[in-house]
Formats: sequence, structure tokens, C-alpha cells
Amino acid sequence: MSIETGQGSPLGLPVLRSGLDGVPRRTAAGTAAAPSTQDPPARLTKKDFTSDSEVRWCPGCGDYAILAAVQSFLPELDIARENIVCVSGIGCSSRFPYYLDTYGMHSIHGRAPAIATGLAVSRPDLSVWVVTGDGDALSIGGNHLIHAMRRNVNLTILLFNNRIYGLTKGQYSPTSPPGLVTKSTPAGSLDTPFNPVSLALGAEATFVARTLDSDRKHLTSVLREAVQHRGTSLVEIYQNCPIFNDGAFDVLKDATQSQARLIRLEHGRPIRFGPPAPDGLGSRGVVRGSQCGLEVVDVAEVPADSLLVHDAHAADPSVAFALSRLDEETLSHVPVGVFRSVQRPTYDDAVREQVDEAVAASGGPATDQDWYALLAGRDTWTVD
Ligand SMILES: Cc1ncc(C[n+]2csc(CCOP(=O)(O)OP(=O)(O)O)c2C)c(N)n1
Ligand code: SF4
Ligand SMILES: [Mg+2]
Repeated sequence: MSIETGQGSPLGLPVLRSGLDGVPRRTAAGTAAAPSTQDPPARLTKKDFTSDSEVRWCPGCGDYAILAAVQSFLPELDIARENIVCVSGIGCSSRFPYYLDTYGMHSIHGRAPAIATGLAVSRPDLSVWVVTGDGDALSIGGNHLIHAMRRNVNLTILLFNNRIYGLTKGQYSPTSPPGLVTKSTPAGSLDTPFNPVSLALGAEATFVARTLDSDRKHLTSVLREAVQHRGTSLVEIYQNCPIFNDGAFDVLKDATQSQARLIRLEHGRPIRFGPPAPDGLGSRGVVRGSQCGLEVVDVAEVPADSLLVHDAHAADPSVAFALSRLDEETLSHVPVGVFRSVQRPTYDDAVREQVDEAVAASGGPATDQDWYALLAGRDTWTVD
């Protein structure tokens, strides 16, 4: 099976399919041969994506900022609300579809990827989103999440990571740091947490990114990349829960500390961060270590050409994985941005292709006669 391509760029290069190919645009102006005679409809606004449901999150919850960013971003896709679906599981974060004025489903705990897979396969005219929490995605839903990513279903998955179960009032989650005292770990968590980015890379995800609830500009830029990717896009969003795990990411938001900790990944650029060096870029950098991993260094102490240049399109996920391991529990070095973005055939495209081929090979769609013949066929057995 080959990766399908679009019509070709002006230079004759193949254009890889976008995650939104097949989803109709509102202002499509017809073709050159048959131009549309109608004025294009006015562009949608954030208000169009804001439902009239009362938002039930606690004051100060990071979910508000993510909702506002998504509602403000969606109009730029130029897709009608009825061609967008948001499927969620269970949790505070999973209340998201109520507040977004698109189609949506507040579904079953941990099962949003399975439901979204069915939608993506059967309705290529929809942009399918999944909203899930660290508990929903990585505890009860861990199996569904990894297999959606492995299959590369055309979905945009937003994983709100507040490192706690919020809805059920503050139990530890699979991303809680060791030692965290919660209602269900009164003497401190003994678990080794998942790193969602490492997990996604290990599960063969083709697009993996991380961003922060409080950085609207960065969050929006990641959403833009994620939705254009054809296949599963996994976006981890660090999200503050001020009630049950307040301040979990404060060191990344505090202006005096974040500069030394946040590593903004940009494809094709040397990885630099920290206080500026004389050349205006960060004085800290990332190099390959003596073992398989990566090391953080002062750029003044290493040759410039030894600095790692970020390659989000590398076929081998090993370096992206090593980058994800810089994110220690103390949040001393936290890469954000797109870790990986590679093309691979998607499950939903492949299923539709396979069904089309099977229908064509059997002489066309099944008729009522075919069903009767199947029911009365000889492929039967007897249960004693
Ligand atoms: C089958 C089932 N098991 C357990 C629960 C209880 N439950 C509801 S939400 C939740 C965890 C939610 O945590 P997370 O996904 O991190 O969402 P948050 O509230 O933090 O946004 C649990 C365990 C449930 N609703 N259904
Ligand atoms: S419990 Fe936490 S995650 Fe849930 S709405 Fe309140 S602040 Fe947000
Ligand atoms: Mg949570």
C-alpha cells in the first residue's frame, strides 16, 4: 500500500495528504471550470464554537484556557461545525464536548479512541477529535489509546495532563510523580509514572507533541500542526488542577524559572534554550551523550556543530524518544513542541480501500439476494 498523495505542488513534488483531506470546507469556491456563483459565507468565529451549556469547571482550572484556545482556533480551519466531532471519555477534561458547539460525545471511561476510530473509518468527511485526561487515557483507557496510535487512525487526540484524577476528587493518576500524597496515596505514591510522550513514541505514534495550557500561542501552533497531520496526532497538554494538584507545572510558568527549563523544539534548528548567549540564542543546548541518550550542555563549552538539530521528520523515533527522557520529574528540562511528525498509511484510509477492493472484486455492493444466500449457505455448524 502506498501513501496517497495530493495533486502535486507547483514544483511537481508530491503533496502528502493532510488530516483534513476529505473534510469539506465552507468557503470552497468551486472549480475553475465551474466557479461558484455564490458569495462565500462569512468566516465563523469563536462565538460559533461556544455552546450555551454552563461551564462546570472550578474557577482557575486550566481547562478553561484550553477550551478558549480550541474555540478560537477552529474558525481558521473553515470547516462547518457539523463536520467536526469531539469524542471524550470521563473526567473533568472529558466534559469538553458540552462546551464546544460542534457534534460531540461524552462517552465511556477510557473508550473515546475506540468510538472515534469507528467514526474516522465510516465518516472521512469529519474532523474527529478526542479529548481525554491522564486518568481516562492512561489508566482505564491505556489499551485503547496505544492501539489507536499504533494503527495510526486519523484523529487529533488532546491529552489533558494534570497528573491527578480531578473529577473523582483527587486520587493519584498514572502520571502522578512518586511520593505524591493524595486521597488514595496518603503515604505517598509508590508508582513509577508514565511519560505520555515517551509512551506515544513507543506505541508507534506518527505525531507526538507537548504544550502548556497557559501558553495560548504555543498551544495554538501545536493544534495547527496536529490537525493537519494525517494519522493519529497525540498532543499532551500540561494542565493545572488548582483544586487537587495545584502548581504541578508552576516552574514552567514562572518567568524567572521557565527560561532555564523549557526547551522549545523547532524542526531544523539546533536545540538551544536558557538565558541568551552572545549570539542571542539560548546559552544551553542539547548534544548526543556518550551512551544512547542526550545531554544538556553549556553551548560555550562545545563545538557549535555538535549541537543536536531537531528533526521531527526522522523515520527512526529513537532521538525523539531520547528528547522525551529529558523531562525529569523535577521538570528541570522540559521539551515542548512537536517531537515527531512522520507519514504512514492510516488505518481508516486502509480500511476503506480494502472494503472498496472487496466490493469491486465481488461484482458490486451486496444485494438482498446475497444476504439470503449467505444465511442459507452451507457454511453452518451444529452446537450439540
Ligand atoms: C468504569 C469507571 N471506572 C471509574 C470511574 C470513576 N472515574 C471517573 S473520572 C475518573 C478519572 C478521571 O481522571 P482524568 O482522566 O485524569 O480526568 P480529570 O478529571 O483529571 O480531567 C475516574 C477514575 C468511572 N466513571 N467509570
Ligand atoms: S477538579 Fe481540577 S481538573 Fe476538575 S474542574 Fe476542578 S480544577 Fe479543573
Ligand atoms: Mg487528570
